[in-house]
Amino acid sequence: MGHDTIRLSGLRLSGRHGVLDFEKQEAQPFLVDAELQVDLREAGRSDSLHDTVSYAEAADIIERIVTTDTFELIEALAETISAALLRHDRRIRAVSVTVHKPHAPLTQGFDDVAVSVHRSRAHTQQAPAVSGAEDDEASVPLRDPEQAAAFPVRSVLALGSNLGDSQTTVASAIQALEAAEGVVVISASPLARTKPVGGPANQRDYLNQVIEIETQLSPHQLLDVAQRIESEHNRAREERWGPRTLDVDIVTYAGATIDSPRLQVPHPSAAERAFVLLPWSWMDPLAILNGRGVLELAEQAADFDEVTRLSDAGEAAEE
Ligand code: A4P
Ligand code: MG
Repeated sequence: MGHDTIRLSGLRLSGRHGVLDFEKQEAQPFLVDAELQVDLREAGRSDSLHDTVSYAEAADIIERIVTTDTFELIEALAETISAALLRHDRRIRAVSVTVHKPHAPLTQGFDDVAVSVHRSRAHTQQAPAVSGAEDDEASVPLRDPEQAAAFPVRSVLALGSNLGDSQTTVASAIQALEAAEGVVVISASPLARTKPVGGPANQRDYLNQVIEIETQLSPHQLLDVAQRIESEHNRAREERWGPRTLDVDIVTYAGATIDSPRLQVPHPSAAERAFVLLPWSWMDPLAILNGRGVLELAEQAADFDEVTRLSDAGEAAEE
């Protein structure tokens, strides 16, 4: 019996991996092949990226690990890449990863040296659920969302403000996120001016913006950072849906689904709010939420006509 695969081969990257000192200082070429076992029948029928695993995202994950981490052994590099790919998307049932090191420091002439690892989700799930250092490898692909990530994952955040100098507040919140340990801001949407949804009458319009970050924080650590930044911007929590100087919501965290008393991810109302969905679609037209395109979701949201794109910061300042 066969299985469907997505195969990426000969991904050329440079990295600092090796036992010798100079290998940790000077980059050398590494080639990575990755084969992802994914059921492709639905994508074959629908012709939609939603129904498959993007090989571009897989390539980004591999690139990030090869170029930013440093390992003594290509075994460890291959293991880390495998775990990251399994963690990236539940639909990846198994992975095979080969890391080639064609410039390995050998005195003989040679063509290539490579290691290959094969890891499957089913296999890792049978591992005993014991916590402890020796269990780390097995537990990574289980994608316990409460565990701080060993490597960065992507998260989408939504910012909103309708009290005080909203434009300055939102910009300063993004700076504060960028400054937070374990957070890198990858992209930011254009600003949107939006009519208030819910809450008391006669509120001012909001400024909303969506950003994508890469983070090594766990979801609850990220929530702590978001709430710290809210309170640093003098947010008074008075009225639900009332005016606020700053609101920072976690819209998505990797592909995780979280339902804890303090935190629900994906954010429960994001899928119905054009003030989140539209700026998000401007930033990332291919973004998906709950299996649907964010632009498509935005078009169905009640507040779709109440979101205005501010092409640059200057426009927001006019008011
Ligand atoms: N919480 C749970 N899940 C999350 C999450 N994914 N991200 C908890 C952030 N927080 C999350 O939030 C209440 C609690 O939600 C937090 O303690 C956290 O543990 P809050 O920010 O203190 O209260 P809130 O924002 O007043 O209430 P709520 O229900 O979160 O409101 P929303 O959904 O944030 O909506 N209209 C426009 N045009 N633009 C806006 O930005 N924002 C809101 C607020 C309403 N209308 C708006 C806008
Ligand atoms: Mg909120």
